[in-house]
Amino acid sequence: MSKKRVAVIGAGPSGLAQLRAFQTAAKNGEPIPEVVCFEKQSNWGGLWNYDWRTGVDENGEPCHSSMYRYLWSNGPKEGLEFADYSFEEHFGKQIASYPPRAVLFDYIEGRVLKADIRKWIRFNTAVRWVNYDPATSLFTVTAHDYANDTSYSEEFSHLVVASGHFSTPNVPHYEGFETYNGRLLHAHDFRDAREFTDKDILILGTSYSAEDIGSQCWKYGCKSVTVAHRTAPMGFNWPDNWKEVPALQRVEGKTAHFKDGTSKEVDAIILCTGYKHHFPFLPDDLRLKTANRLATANLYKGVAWIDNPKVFYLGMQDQWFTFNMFDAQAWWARDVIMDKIALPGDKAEMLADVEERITREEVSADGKYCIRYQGDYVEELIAETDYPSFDVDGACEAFYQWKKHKTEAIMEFRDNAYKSVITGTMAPVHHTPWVDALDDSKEVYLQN
Ligand code: FAD
Ligand code: NA7
Repeated sequence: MSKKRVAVIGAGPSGLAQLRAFQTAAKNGEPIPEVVCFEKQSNWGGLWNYDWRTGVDENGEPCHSSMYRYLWSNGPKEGLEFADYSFEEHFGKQIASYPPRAVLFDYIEGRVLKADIRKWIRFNTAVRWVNYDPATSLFTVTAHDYANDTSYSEEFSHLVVASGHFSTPNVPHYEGFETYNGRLLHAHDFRDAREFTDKDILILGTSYSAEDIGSQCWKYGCKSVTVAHRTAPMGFNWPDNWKEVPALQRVEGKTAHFKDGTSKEVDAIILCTGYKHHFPFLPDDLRLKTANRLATANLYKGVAWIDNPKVFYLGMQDQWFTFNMFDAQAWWARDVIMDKIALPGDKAEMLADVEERITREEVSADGKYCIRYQGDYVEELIAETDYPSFDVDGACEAFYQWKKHKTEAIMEFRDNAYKSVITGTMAPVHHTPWVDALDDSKEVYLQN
């Protein structure tokens, strides 16, 4: 193959960032490689592309979406704003700080519609397998095109894995689950909080899904929320009908028994127990194996696969920063592919980079430290490319404020507003407090 060909797996925010990075270079008059993006869903947006289905999708593929109705951004939009496409540019005005899913989907879509890159994406096309041949230095990507019900293989010089890591659920087993007489589901299959109105629910886990799914169910009128923690409680100032208890021990009938000897009869158990990095289309020597953390194993600069640095992974870290971090990674990967950034000559140097990141992450688990850590990472990548630099300190500050607002009032933090680090304008306070805003449609959210 004389010309470079780049395969991008996934058209969620990370994959779209990669396409946008190449399109920007082309717009600046630079010759770019051919880019082919494989997307198994019928539309782009990744997790932000809402799917009412659970289990398998219309093609029989594992349903990708883990998002649900009434989901509002769990962090301030000022922390994720694209540096090359502001909220004001998209909506024609500044909008409130915690947009619902449909509003963020619209924003994500706006940038790529304008960039005219839909033509690079093969929708309804699932990547089944990737093979690397050291003799030719080429990747063979085998995909299934559901529109035509055909499988085919094509060769590429580079591979970008942007298939996400919050889709394959981590589902633990507890004694008595087999015979539990209520509804038992993982957060991945949670779609509509109204299903739990007037119900007593038990949540396992203490991270974002636990906090937000519990809050959704509370907002839409569940009778009570009980959250069992394996390690430590979330410790927010919860409403009266919300209780944090020690770890679940076993279930008998509809009764959940906890480690401290207490018990509670519950109508539903929602496992907010996280997700697995899962790449069933990759062979052992290309497959990332990592925990959900800030410094991923085996990725130089958090992006390039050390054992074969023609493979790039986007968005595989645990995330404080999201869209703008994916952009920073995508611009950096683009510049390596286009020979504008040189990788270290030897593997030891790349491994040292990973080790340094891991050691630095492990200095502290404090939220503020972790936000700054990831902010520094975004800044580091941006400094090496022409991605528009932005006020990363300001974005960190929005995250610090967000954490403070959550501690002050967990059911009210979304009623706060922050300053854009791209345009410098202050967001308006939303017209309706989050607890009273039951309609999460774009039209209602965007009303002045
Ligand atoms: P994804 O969005 O997961 O996209 C991956 C894409 O790859 C999908 O379109 C999928 O169909 C495709 N794909 C996968 N496998 C294949 C295959 N074999 N072949 C072809 N295509 C494939 N972030 C925020 O900033 N704010 C929030 O409020 C927020 N809320 C969240 C709530 C939930 C419930 C979850 C699960 C995540 C949330 N996130 C949030 C984080 C989220 O991870 C990112 O916002 C973002 O969606 C990650 O983008 P991605 O492109 O890396 O992955
Ligand atoms: P996370 O952030 O990975 O958190 C997983 C949670 O699940 C965490 O609190 C774990 O507790 C808990 N966990 C994991 N295994 C178990 C078992 N076996 N029993 C009890 N509890 C368990 O996942 P989330 O879904 O919350 O968030 C992922 C993304 O979705 C995030 O980026 C958000 O934006 C939305 P631990 O502390 O390890 O004891």
